[in-house]
Amino acid sequence: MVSLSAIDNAIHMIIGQLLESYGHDTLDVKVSRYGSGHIHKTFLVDSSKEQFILQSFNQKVFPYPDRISGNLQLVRDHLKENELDYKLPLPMKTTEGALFSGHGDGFYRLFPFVPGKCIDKVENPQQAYLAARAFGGFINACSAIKTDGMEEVIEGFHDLSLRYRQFENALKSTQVKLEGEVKEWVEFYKKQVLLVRKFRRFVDILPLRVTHNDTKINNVIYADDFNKINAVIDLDTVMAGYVFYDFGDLVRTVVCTEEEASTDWEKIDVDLEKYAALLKGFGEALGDKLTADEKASLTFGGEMMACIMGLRFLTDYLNGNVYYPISYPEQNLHRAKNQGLLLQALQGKREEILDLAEKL
Ligand code: GN1
Ligand code: MG
Repeated sequence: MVSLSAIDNAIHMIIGQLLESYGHDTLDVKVSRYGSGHIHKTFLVDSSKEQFILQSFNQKVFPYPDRISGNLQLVRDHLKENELDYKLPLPMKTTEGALFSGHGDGFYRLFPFVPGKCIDKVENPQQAYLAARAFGGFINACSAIKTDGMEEVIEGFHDLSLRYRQFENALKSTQVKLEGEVKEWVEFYKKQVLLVRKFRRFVDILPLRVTHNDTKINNVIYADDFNKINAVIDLDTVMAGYVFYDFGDLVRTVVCTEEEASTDWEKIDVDLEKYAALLKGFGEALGDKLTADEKASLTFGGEMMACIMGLRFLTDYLNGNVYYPISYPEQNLHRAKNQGLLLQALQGKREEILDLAEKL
């Protein structure tokens, strides 16, 4: 049997009180780990009557939980007022009307359980198409919300210039020896300054929209038969952003022939059929709403999101792995290498990708 970590133990101690604070039954409750997100710790709660998702909220990564609640309230109100049929599993309210339940030092949230499957890798273009249509549909459903009412939940979250500077600072202060593979990937990411310049040019001309900002493939729940998507989840980073962020993170996690955690380096490549399926799904959901500049930014988005994640993983490795949980010491270096190889594959196939994107 696997030993329980401190957080699992804490959950078992407080689960009764926690369910009570939401007015739920505490009989025969079973709790087990759920999903594969990096930031919050997620559990499935099986009570005698119902199932819920319970999350131990990461306050270090999200220092302004009220901003999350405010942004999601705007989305919730907008969907309701406009009778838009776009279902979002939002956090439930406690009996006192709060969206969080505090126990000791911890901060917890309860969500309605959405049945279905979360995957880290799509098997075919149809799954890619469905995910892109769902995330594109989210931007479309939110397109009339004014972005000035949205607050920044993590400052500079997808700001490539900022992430590049953070990487440069980590290089100055790191305890890690810059040799071998580390040196190789540091040099690779240093060269991506060209993408940083392109990023600045795009943000100068593109409109801000309400975007999801964490559209990795495991943030949708497919129906068990994979014929539709039951929900888009992980809504904490919903805020003002650019369409290429959301399309780009889909590219990063859908068209790569290997998962983000893979170290099978020679197998990392780009699947163009899945790329075409992403364009089709995204285009169907909001094609006629996109400006010509936004359409032109999509190809850049895939490269930019692979680059920003690689930079963030490498920066975290240089800083001593303080942000992303790891299961072995080199994991963040390996994640950065994985994203770097993906970026190289995307850049190598840029012409073919541009041809696909032109049909949008
Ligand atoms: C984190 O929590 P999760 O796994 O959905 C991260 C994303 C990264 C992703 C990389 C708040 O998302 O930005 O793309 O890991 N979320 C935050 O897999 O940093
Ligand atoms: Mg997630």
